[in-house]
Amino acid sequence: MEFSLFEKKEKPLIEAALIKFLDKSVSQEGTLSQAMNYSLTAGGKRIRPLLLLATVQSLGGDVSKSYEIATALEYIHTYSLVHDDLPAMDNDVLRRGKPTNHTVYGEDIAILAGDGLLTLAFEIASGGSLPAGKKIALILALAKAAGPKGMVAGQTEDIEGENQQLSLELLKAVHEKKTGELLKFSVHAGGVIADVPPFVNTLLEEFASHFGLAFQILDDILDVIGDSKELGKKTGGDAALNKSTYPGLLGLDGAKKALKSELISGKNNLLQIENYYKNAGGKFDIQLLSEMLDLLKL
Ligand code: GRG
Repeated sequence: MEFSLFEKKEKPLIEAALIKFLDKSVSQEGTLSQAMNYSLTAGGKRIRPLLLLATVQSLGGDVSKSYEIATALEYIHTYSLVHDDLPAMDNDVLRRGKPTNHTVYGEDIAILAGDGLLTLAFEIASGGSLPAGKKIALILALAKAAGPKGMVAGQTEDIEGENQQLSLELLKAVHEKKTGELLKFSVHAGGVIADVPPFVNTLLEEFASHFGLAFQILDDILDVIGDSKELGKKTGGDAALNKSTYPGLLGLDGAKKALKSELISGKNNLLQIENYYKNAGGKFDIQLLSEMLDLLKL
């Protein structure tokens, strides 16, 4: 299936699920729900839920049972952006082309909106019609990916790395946690829902790892050469905060090469999965995930 068709069908369903769970769970009149709603509906690309659903679909799993976990994932991603933009962190005024949450609602409410999104995510993930064992496994994996050994650790290391020249190895390790863990979870969850065998699970993990690094390298490159209007956020922020980045460490051309190499490795993993199912007699629609990788081409 073409990714563009898949996105056309699935994105509205993701948007509807994001709002449905907020309406169900938060008192509608208050500032808190407005602040949560503001960032949830500020126009994110929904890469993580789309990657999760695309993984399920490409492996022949049941997409209709995947919305709770896909929604929970986007809630956690949204919380991370709200908190990342706070004055104590990146101190950003623009996100997704709109004023950041704290700029509109104040720092106190923005912190609480982030807290609300994070905790509500787990309430949402516990619902739905997946078997209980799968739900528990997914909730555990999501908590680990987002938590103090995952994204929160990555964010901490990122802050502590400001004003320091990190080695390429260290930079990779920071990004694998800060951005990579949630992207890896997207693919992992898809594999769990679609009941993949361990061999495919390992290949999916490798694919997700390359996807995550490519995503971050592209973000770093666009921070240097991108157009802030197109991106909906200010550019040059990494340099302003004296952060180590791929273009900073490898030069712009080196970073572009590194991006290409991650994309090729990710594609190879998909070909290996396709080959596995050819021999094992199952089905794998390589096109969807392959075209999602292509989104990360410059
Ligand atoms: C505050 C605990 C805590 C963590 C924040 C992910 C993160 C950790 C901060 C974001 C910093 C950042 C801009 C990283 C670059 C890659 C990235 C995550 C970009 C934003 O994700 P997109 O492009 O955003 O999927 P949209 O707006 O489309 O959802």
